Amino acid sequence: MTASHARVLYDLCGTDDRRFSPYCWRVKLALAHKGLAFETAAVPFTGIPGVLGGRFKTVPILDDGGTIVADSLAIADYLEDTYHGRPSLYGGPGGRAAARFVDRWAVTQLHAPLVRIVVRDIHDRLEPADQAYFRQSREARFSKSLEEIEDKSAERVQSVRAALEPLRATLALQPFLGGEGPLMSDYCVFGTLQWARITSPVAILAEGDPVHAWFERCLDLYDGMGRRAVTA
Ligand SMILES: N[C@@H](CCC(=O)N[C@@H](CS)C(=O)NCC(=O)O)C(=O)O
Repeated sequence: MTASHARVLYDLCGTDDRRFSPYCWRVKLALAHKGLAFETAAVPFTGIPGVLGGRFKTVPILDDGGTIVADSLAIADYLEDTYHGRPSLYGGPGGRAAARFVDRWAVTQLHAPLVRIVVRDIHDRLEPADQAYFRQSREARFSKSLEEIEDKSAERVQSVRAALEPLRATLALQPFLGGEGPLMSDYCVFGTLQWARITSPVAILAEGDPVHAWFERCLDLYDGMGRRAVTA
């Protein structure tokens, strides 16, 4: 395999070519971090069973010249181990292990309150077939209607801002979770906040918050890859 072979990332897509998956954003930044060129293949929720014979239930899925890897952290591990001569995504074994904590922190502490804010906005930015799937699957998961799940109250936004305190306190000491520069840990949290930015008009981060400044730095990475995305 060479760095110039075909490399395709299957990337979740809503209306207007909106690429909103938090996990796909992690991988897009990881690929850019490694300096690896790639194309994306847009996939709606209802298109996932048609990708590569339905081997995987979720995206991101990376096809790296015929090597297929799914799951954002598995993809990061694969990129780190395959392209070890390029900038490290982890900065060493401790960084690899720490990224696992950050992944779990983002999913358990941030996704949970955030999804209540953005769930209707996601729905409204899907094609009709995906809307039906999304409503049915999320209402089954929460045992509530989307309208009951949705909560855009100031208290809910405040609960997300409060949940970000460990990140805020860390950014008082260093510009990125990775230290002087970003690592996979940064991309894990970035993906979550980018998901909200792309799907919802609600301002999750207040200007003046060090987390807002960090997020802006992340949006600027790799020629503004994150900033260029279609947003709400
Ligand atoms: N642990 C997986 C999670 C991936 C995941 O949940 N992806 C969502 C999109 S953000 C998905 O494909 N969902 C499919 C569905 O809900 O049917 C990863 O890190 O890649």
